[in-house]
Amino acid sequence: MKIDILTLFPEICRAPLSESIMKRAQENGIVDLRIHNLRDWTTDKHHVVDDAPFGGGQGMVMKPEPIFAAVEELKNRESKIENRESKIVLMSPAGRRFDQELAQELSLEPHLIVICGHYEGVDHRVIEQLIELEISIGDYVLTNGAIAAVVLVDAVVRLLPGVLGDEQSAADDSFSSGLLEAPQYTRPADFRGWKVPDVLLSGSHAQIAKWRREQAIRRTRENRPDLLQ
Ligand code: JF5
Repeated sequence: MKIDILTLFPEICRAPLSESIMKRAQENGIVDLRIHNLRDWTTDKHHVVDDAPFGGGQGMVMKPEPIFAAVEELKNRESKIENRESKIVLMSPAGRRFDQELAQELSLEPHLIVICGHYEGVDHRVIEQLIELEISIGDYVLTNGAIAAVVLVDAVVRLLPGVLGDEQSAADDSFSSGLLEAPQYTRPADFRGWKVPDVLLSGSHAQIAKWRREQAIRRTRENRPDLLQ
């Protein structure tokens, strides 16, 4: 899979996507991730990327020209060289809510172009003419869509075949089961007098499975009743 991120703050994305599992996924050639500065596609002397909103109002709006130029170049590269379709998404609090199901869908795409909104937003002609999908990572406003893009890319890339070991990939099935994970413990069995539940030391796989299911339901009811409907 190829992913291009377009942002005015490439450094926000760079470090978090260069560590650990994301780093290995890139080294193994499972994902070709490129982080670009939108300012590189400005053509004026002062590299202007934003301007005041028509009709008045607070803040600045991202100009359409550099976004169109960048997307057209990246799309062209992909269709000519790799013959791949590009999916163009915008990170925005006004978008469709991102969840595990949308992460699965996006993980099937050969090429993602992720545009990061900033300020008061982007010129609406970008959304109408260029963007296929606006995506929100949750009901809160960030200063910067690059932070949201990091969340999206991490959630998508970890689903690509070969990124996680067998052990870990089995584990995320339990999220798709619709329940939260049961509590986990490790050594020591007694920490400051707080003991690990006996059942987990019992060696009975059937009893452990039953306990975990009960705990998962209890935790889901307490923390996320919406998941139980
Ligand atoms: C942004 C206008 C983009 O705040 C976000 C965001 C929250 N969930 N998903 C994305 O992105 C930054 C702010 C204002 C456009």
